[in-house]
Amino acid sequence: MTATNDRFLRALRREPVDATPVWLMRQAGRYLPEYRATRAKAGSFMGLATNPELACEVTLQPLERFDLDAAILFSDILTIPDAMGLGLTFAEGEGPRFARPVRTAADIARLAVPDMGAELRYVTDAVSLIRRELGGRVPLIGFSGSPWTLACYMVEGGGSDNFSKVKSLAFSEPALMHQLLEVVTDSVIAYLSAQRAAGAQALMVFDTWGGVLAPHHYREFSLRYLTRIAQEFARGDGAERTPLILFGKGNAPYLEELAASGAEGVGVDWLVSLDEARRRIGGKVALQGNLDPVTLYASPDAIRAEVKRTLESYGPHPGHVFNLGHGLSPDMNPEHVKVLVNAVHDFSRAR
Ligand code: 1CP
Repeated sequence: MTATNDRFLRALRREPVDATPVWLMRQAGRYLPEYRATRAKAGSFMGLATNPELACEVTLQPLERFDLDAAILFSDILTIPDAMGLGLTFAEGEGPRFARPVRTAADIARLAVPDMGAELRYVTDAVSLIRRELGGRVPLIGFSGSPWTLACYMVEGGGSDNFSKVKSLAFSEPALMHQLLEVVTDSVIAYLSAQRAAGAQALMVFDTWGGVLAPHHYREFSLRYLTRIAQEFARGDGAERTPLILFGKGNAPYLEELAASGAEGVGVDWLVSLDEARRRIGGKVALQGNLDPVTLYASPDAIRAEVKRTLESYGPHPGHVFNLGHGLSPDMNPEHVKVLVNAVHDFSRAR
């Protein structure tokens, strides 16, 4: 049998590891020439994401280059709203766009949980195929956007600078906003469950935009639903349990609450130090993060020094999954990514 690298799953369970596991948000993407070649073959981002063979190919690409300890399904968080009928497109060089954004009570009333075996079948097919092709090399992470972050895109109709449309809906019509968040939360739970059933060995929720909310609004419109998801997956505990990681940009003020949610891991950005985060969560959950992604533009020596500092900030393992504080960018140098990944293993093994 081939040796199975389970460092990532062990770290999430806070068990001893020989070296700190590392994977990187957006590890498959435009900074890799081989990704750009496959994407050109697919014609569009959604053409790539909806083709299980091609999605599998790009998921595995970063693992061929770097000594990564986990694979993440190649897809996007916006597949759920697309399956709800909002009409997703990605214009070249621009962000995502929805043809039919959600603005009114009637728009919200029309939304239903998508059929995982129909509209989102391409996602679970990709998960099964990737698991097969991985052959146990490293664990596979499935993911979803958080209800709040998905609602941001659904109401704004795309990316946004100030989230004026979604915030004014939330603040002026909170009952309507909760109705929207409820149906999205049910969809997220069904989506993650389907990915788990298809073979995902860990699950991650990206709350990219929770940090744009004031604390009382964050608790009402984001944390409440993150907790519902974590509670759902905390049920049926035991050996079968698939670990869940809650990542959020700007989630540092809420670490204690996130650690109490029922999730195994919390992902943090670079605005909080890991030693402070570890102290505040009191060893209740694993931590994932948190190198400033912009470090990758610096020299290899500077990258190694920052990796070392991040590992020292966490302190002795277990319970740390090394990652960036947010995703890789298209103009980053793959050679620098290699320096980072090797430095994580070299420095943490020596500790
Ligand atoms: O043209 C291209 O190739 C598009 C670039 C791209 C890629 C590579 C998009 C469009 N999505 C993805 C893949 C993706 N998205 C993954 C794949 C797995 C991996 O990490 O390797 C994941 C996990 C996501 C998740 C995602 N999509 C998030 C949450 C994480 C984060 O970065 O904060 C968000 C907010 C999105 C929306 C999205 N999709 C794509 C873009 C350009 C955006 C951002 C839009 C914006 O608000 O400006």
